[in-house]
Amino acid sequence: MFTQWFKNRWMLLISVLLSLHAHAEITWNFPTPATPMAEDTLHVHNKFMLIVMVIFLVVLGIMIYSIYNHRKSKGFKAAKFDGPSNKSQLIWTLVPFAILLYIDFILMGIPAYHSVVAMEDTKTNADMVIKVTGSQWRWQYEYMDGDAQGLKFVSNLKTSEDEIYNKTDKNPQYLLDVDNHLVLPVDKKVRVLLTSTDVIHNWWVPAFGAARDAIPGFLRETWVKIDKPGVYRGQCKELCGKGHGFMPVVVEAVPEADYKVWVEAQKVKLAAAAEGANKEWSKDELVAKGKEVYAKNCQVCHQANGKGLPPAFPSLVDSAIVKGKIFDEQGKLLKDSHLDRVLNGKGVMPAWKSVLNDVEIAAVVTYERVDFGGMSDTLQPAQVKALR
Ligand code: HEC
Ligand SMILES: [Cu+2]
Repeated sequence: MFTQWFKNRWMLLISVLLSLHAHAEITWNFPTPATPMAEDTLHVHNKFMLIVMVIFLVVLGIMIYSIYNHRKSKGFKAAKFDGPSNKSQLIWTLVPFAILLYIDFILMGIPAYHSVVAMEDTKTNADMVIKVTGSQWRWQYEYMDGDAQGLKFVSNLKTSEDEIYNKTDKNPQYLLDVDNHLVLPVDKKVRVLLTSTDVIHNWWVPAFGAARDAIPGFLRETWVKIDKPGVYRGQCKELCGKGHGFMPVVVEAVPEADYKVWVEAQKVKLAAAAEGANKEWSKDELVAKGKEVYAKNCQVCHQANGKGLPPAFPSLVDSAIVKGKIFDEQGKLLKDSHLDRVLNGKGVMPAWKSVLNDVEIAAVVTYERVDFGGMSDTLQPAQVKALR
């Protein structure tokens, strides 16, 4: 029995070690720091590790020396202590106390304090401000000032269902890839405001050294100043429900000139989307577009086939709301209609009003009505726009 147990443990240990070897990207140190804050925390960590190591070796050394040199086989006689107070007791209490006080408050306290103050200082010399909003299960980014002011987009997981369910090979950025990267200029201090629309999330990029909870109803902040162009990846670091592992963070740091070009291109794209809301769309165009929007935004809860995961996420296939009337005779939006639910949400169902544009909302509603509800009418982007 026991030997079997022991053998199993060894097998387990060996297989764990082998699998570590298979994940060649696993390293034993922090990721290469990409911001001053990450640099600073890495230095603090290394310094602390050194101090801890020295204390460990000194204490262990004294212990080994004492045990070995005062062993019974050598005929060592234990000393006799009597009386509660004597001078040596006082000394061997106070001296270590003083040493630890010095180490904790001076050697460790000062660099740690410096680091924490630097982390909290989001405002001094900040070049730009962005707002990051966590939602189940995606990030939204909004540029708050400068040329990019008003730019706003959603960043969704790009990994395909087939990869997740082992139907195809997993690519190297498995679960770490999104459709829209957050693009930031290098060498600029970016103040990052964080909030959430539902539960607590955490916007975490290990190479930035900063991680801060995004809490609904609060605006919290951190900052980054990325020193090298590149793509930096991270994940939500606060357990936020079913899709917690499916909301990665991807930041693309580019030289300032490239950033400006990107901002202009985004503006053109936004203008084109706004333009799209004015034209009349065919049913096929709406369904095709809606299918895309659905896959990115709705599928996590309502599933690819629309059948949902009742009772948590209702099926859209035999839903009265999906097929029901959207406007009343006067052309007013009906409460609890399909469009009302998508625009304004209810309970766990997010409000999509400020996340999706008019075309996307009209398309996804049309898609659901046609593919899940068996209807054949369309909802036009202009009808959504008129409600804004
Ligand atoms: C986080 C999970 C989640 C996501 C993502 C989500 N939904 Fe929902 N949805 C829900 C839940 C939960 C309900 C039930 C709300 C209620 O009635 O309390 C719901 C209800 C609905 C309904 C009404 C169905 C009925 O019969 O009650 C529609 C229509 C709908 N969602 C469409 C969408 C669309 C379109 C998207 C994507 C743009 C979407 N949902 C994304 C969770 C989600
Ligand atoms: Cu999250």
